[in-house]
Amino acid sequence: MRLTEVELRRVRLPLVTPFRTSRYTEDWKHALLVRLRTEEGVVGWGECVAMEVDVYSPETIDDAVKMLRGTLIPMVLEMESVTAEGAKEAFTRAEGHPMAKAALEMALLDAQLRLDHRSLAEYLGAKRTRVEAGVSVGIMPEKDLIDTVRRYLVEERYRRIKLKIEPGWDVEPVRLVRDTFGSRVPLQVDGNGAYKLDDAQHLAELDRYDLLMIEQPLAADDLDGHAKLARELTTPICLDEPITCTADAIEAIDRGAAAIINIKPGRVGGYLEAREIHRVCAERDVPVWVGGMVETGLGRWANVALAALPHFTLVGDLSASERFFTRDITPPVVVDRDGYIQVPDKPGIGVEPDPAALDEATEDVDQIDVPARVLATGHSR
Ligand code: SMG
Ligand code: MG
Repeated sequence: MRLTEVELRRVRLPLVTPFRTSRYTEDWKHALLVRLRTEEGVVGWGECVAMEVDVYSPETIDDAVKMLRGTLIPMVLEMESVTAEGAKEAFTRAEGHPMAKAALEMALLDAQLRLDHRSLAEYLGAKRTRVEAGVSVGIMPEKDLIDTVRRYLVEERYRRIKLKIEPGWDVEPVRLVRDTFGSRVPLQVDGNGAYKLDDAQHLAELDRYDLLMIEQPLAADDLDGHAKLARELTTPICLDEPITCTADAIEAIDRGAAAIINIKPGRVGGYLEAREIHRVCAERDVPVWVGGMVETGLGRWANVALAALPHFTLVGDLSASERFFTRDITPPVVVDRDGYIQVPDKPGIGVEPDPAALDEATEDVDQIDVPARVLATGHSR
């Protein structure tokens, strides 16, 4: 594959309701999209999960733009023949920036699989044709919690609920949800690093509610703390933020800091690395699930494809487009009456942005110059 066009596009979509975590309240989804075209005229799309601000990860959208423009895009433009696998290998020469790398790799994968007439799900090794839908519930006034969870569980048929927690909003919302909806509802919580090891006794009060896991209670870099906390809780600990590659996942498991891993393709450098983490976790019998970064339909549909791999035994943060957006930029992700999402089976990620919706969401388009000599060699082949 040779590239003839690369474009970086900033989009923003209003959220249907603010999404509050222990770190930040999001009112708008800001995303950076990568669009590329090959000499055959095939277009591929990628989505970067970096946020505007560095509250979840140090990597922001501005950082990703700089990295893509300055380093990663020039690397792939220079390649005689570029593939997603080859780009991933080349990207190891640049330190860090997994979210920027993941976005470009996703666009390359999309284009290459379209050329090969293969779906992302099939390419990654998916075994399922539908996946269970799970929803992440932000921190909210107590009076709104039960109605919100009821809507997700009863009307929209989500098969798993994740509550965002922080000190002062943890045991009580869990108790309320358990008391109202019973012990059979698959329920988990996510602290986004808001707790200290000193909170262990308090967090142990969650043990009686039979949660699937507590996600990222302590600071991202505190593997020792998570390992110690794991010895004081019966609720399994899942790590999210600190896992940026396969080696991180193995280290967290080996050090007893994670019994479960949240795999976000955008956070770990792409779908290929996500598949590798899935593989090493399967080997070690460590359950995994696909995390979410409030992606637009582009990233979300691709995540659904990943979640169809056999060892994704826990329900992911895979919710419908309407959970966050009134108008997604792709055909919407929908949850069926049984609480499942169909795995896309068309070539590549299987969807494209709707031009009008994309236009409405677009803030800025940055067309990258493809050096004339690259285009010239491309045409002479
Ligand atoms: O995409 O459904 C979603 C949101 C899932 O809670 C979610 N993600 O820490 O796991 C997490 C958060 C990170 C995103 S907050 C912007
Ligand atoms: Mg999380």
